[in-house]
Amino acid sequence: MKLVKTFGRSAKAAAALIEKIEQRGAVSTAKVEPVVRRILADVRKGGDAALMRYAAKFDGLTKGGALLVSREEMRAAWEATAPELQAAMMVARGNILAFAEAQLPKEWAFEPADGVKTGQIVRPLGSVGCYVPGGRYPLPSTLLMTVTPAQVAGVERIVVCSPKPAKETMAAAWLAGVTEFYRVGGAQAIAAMAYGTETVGRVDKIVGPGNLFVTAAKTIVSSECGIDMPAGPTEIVVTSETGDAAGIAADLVAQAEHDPEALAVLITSNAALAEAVLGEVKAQAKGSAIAKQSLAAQGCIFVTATVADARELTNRLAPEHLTVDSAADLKWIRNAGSVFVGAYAPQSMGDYVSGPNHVLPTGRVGRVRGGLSVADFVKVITVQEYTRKGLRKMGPHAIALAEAEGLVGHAESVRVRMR
Ligand code: HSO
Ligand code: ZN
Repeated sequence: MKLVKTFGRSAKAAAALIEKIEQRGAVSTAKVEPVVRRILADVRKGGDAALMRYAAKFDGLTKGGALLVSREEMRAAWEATAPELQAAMMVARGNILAFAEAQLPKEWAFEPADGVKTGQIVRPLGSVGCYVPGGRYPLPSTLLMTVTPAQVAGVERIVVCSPKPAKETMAAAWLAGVTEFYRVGGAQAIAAMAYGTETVGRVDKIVGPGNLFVTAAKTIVSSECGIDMPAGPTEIVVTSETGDAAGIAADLVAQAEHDPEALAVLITSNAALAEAVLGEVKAQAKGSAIAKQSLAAQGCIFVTATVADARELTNRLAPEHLTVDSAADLKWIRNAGSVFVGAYAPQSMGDYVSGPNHVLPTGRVGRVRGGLSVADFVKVITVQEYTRKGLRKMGPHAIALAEAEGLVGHAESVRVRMR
């Protein structure tokens, strides 16, 4: 982990490093794009045959093995799960469910003028595909985080794709009541869900995190299939002046252990805290080869001249996860996927049990959206209704605008009803 001052003699080096961090999302997906395009085209053209070929090559699907994970397998996995883990999954599921219910967009209507009624109705998407990564670690938590809000939204068909699904992931699928689960991953899974094959019917939208291949594939298919967001390698920023070094370091190491490409950053104007965290990270990362690797490659501590500079840099990075000292910090936060407040809110609580979603925007997409939510699984459809009286009142204004635009047909469609 490097320690860099953003002012004085190292200001230039810091600026270069910040720019590199800003560009990392785009740079890395570009590298895999040619391969991903080939896989997408192959599956689109070859359907099941191509999908099975890739699944055998990359996802460990055995010859004659079934693509579909049966309900029986899910149940057996659940029954083989230790009671503590079953209980943990049930608590997590309950909190995710309650949070998603609170997030559900509301239907409403109001009358901007007499005889004019406008409003919105909310309808679920017809079908969604939930991608659950499986490469490095089994991620039953991600299955719950993607499937649960889709269910709360009322999505009728929910597909799960995960490569080499672990029994924990299948157990979570049983708990969530998943009926369509395919053991396939990578760009081939995204292709199957976006374009459809004989076995895997295509879906309206694909959600969920993934590695570079999955993220690149989602971006490419997004011209014809909805996607949630690029949710690539994990990012954590801790912006602290008064935090506890051991706790901060533990959070940095925790997210760094996800991926050698993970990004862990501390931003502070408190040089003593920076030094203390640096020492703690060194000590705490010892147990994880991946954390050590990602911290060495991307980890950094920015020491700023002022608290205001620390805040500005934080918003500029728009981190996936952001930890701050206290609730008073919320007022300066403009860009982040999910915020963790105070010394007793480890980011891992959000990864597993708090209820807010852990599928979050990476690569500075936190500038334009927050995490996955129930709103990703519904459409807000607007409605307008006029009485004769309402049209008489508002119609002339529409006619004036239509004539200004030279769209005489538009004007006439109003006029004809006002006679
Ligand atoms: N931190 C990850 C989510 C996760 N953590 C799953 C543990 N399991 C996403 O940002
Ligand atoms: Zn995590």
